[in-house]
Amino acid sequence: MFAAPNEEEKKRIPPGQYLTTRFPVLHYGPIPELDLENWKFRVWGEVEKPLILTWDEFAALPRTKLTMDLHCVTKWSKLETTWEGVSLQTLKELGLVVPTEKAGFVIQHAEFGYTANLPLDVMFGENFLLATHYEDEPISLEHGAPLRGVCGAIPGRDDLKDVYLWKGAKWLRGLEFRASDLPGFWERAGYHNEGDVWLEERLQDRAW
Ligand SMILES: Nc1nc2c(c(=O)[nH]1)N[C@H]1C(S)=C(S)[C@@H](COP(=O)(O)O)O[C@H]1N2
Ligand SMILES: [Mo]
Repeated sequence: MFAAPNEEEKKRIPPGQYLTTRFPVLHYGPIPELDLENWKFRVWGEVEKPLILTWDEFAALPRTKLTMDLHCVTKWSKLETTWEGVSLQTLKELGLVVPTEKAGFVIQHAEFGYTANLPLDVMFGENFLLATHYEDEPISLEHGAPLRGVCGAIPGRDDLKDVYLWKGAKWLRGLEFRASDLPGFWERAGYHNEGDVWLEERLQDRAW
């Protein structure tokens, strides 16, 4: 459903986007089954030590709550969405995920081989969460349960990098820390590597 933005909202809508009040479901391929018994979250690569957590262990981590505007490259924007989850900063402070000096990029790995790549500093920004909850409820299966990466825009925080929503992997199962970049699923399919919503970085900027 289209919605007409008011003056305040207009400033929060990047060029070429329109406002929706729905929450569209968008992904390539099937929706996985929820199997929390066998679910594991893995972190590997350029980190001080690799990490494997069960669902119970992940669910016991301290969570951050955050309200963000979401911008999908297919041009819908949804304002004021509230997420709760674990930030990379929290994982670092707990000593669970400590990047090495060489680490410059993080690849999110999801079910069925979906990946999304972001620079380390974007992943550590306050507008990126390993999210378990949406609007105070566990995330629904179609939106990525039990865990998804989510990146949005926090109004007024011009210091943060705002990227399109494809840069957050639903059904997230692991993070690979790397010295060099590696294009993700949509990046290889022709989408822009950086995906800045304010610069309208929608389509490919380079050949891989
Ligand atoms: N695992 C997985 N995550 C994914 C995708 C996908 O195809 N597979 N699509 C991305 C895209 S293009 C968008 S716009 C958002 C949509 O999230 P939503 O379905 O919760 O709106 O998920 C992103 N994360
Ligand atoms: Mo998207």
